[in-house]
Amino acid sequence: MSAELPRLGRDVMPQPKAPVRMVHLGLGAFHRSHQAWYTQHAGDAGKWGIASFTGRRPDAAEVLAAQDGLFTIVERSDAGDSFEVVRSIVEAVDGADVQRLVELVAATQTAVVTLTITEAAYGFGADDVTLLRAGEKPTTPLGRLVRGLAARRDADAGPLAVVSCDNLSDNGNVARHAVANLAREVDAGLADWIDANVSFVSTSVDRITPRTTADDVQLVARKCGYRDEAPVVAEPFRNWVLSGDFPAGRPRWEDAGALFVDHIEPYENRKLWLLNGAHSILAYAGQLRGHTTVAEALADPVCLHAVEEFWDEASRHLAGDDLRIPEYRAALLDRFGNSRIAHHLAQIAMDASTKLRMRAIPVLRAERAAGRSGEGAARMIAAWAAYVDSNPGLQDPQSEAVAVANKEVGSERIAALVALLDAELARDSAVVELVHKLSISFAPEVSANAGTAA
Ligand code: CS2
Repeated sequence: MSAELPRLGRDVMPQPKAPVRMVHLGLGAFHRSHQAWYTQHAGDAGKWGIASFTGRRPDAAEVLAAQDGLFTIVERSDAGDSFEVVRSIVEAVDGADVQRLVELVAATQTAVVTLTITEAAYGFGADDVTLLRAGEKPTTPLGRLVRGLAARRDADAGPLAVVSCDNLSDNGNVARHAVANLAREVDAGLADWIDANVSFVSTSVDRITPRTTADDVQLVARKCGYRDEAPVVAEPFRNWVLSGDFPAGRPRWEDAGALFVDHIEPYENRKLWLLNGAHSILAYAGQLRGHTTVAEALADPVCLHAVEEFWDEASRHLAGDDLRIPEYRAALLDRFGNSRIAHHLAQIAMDASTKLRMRAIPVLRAERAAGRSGEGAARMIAAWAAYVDSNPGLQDPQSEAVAVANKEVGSERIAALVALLDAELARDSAVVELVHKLSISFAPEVSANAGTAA
């Protein structure tokens, strides 16, 4: 049926395009449900078009380009779905088209570069340095960004802001160091120019965005009467906290509810520990206990208890009345319990060694420093340790090191895994023993019994 329908963008709603003033690296579902949504809802949206470049999935650009950048957001709540066409992405480009990226980053009217390149992409390798030195096309997002910034300096196009939208603490500074260090390896003058002209903005981003399914594509065709091959499903909730300067201007995202603050750390920690930390517990413990989605895992009292225990622990290290921790926790339970959002645990489980470093380690360190065991955070690590034992192929930026650690047995295996997250904690024998003991409780047969008891 849907093949006969008009195609969004090509046949339906052709639109005057906003000029490109933002460049994005990492065109994926989350970018579209978050930064693209906020930009569409900024009071001055007509002035701000986004040119968005793919990262891991070049085909995402092709599908979207065929729709003139337009796509539908399906906002999915317990009460039902609502549909909205988003127009803020005016150019969808394959990330391998470095020439177009360089052209746009070097254009005077470009004021903001946003990033969703994943937590694991904030490092650089020898390849980036070699390719940049040789004047060849870099293959990583940071390599490509540095090439673009070099062109901006050469064009004397003025300052701009780089805005990290990945789930990392202090993501602006992490981006600053990664970009500056890479630039310095290639051209010290460029590193100095970046230091003087590029502002790195830290942000805390939030909107649960599961993968789009074929059913979602069919639903949009049925309800909207057009064919959209790239809709995005998202929860109604969204949040964006930003801290930093925009020397060449920015969209009025505050009109869409974004919050600009001087000190972002408490907001980042609240989001990374409470939301993302709980996600990681559910991802490993939940799958080990036979669940597939966040909502299913949360309905399991054993998983819920692990989450609540970690939240109690983490909350001791979250200060400030305006954080409204009890309300935030209650809202998270509602959001996670939205059973119409099929948020797959397997999607969250990936890249554990980077994610747990942000989600479990700070809480565990703080608990140890306070003289406590940190059992809630230790349980998150234990669930991962048990999970990688039975799923050794799990995608991870340190997959080789995980495989080496996995060859050890007993508490030595645990110490080797913890060492991938934090060297000092791996030397704390109380932590290693605790994680070891807890990981045994996740062994399939023990876990199944716990389920019956609950
Ligand atoms: C999740 C996040 O996949 C994951 O690691 O914890 O993508 C999470 O859904 C978002 O940060 C929600 O804003």
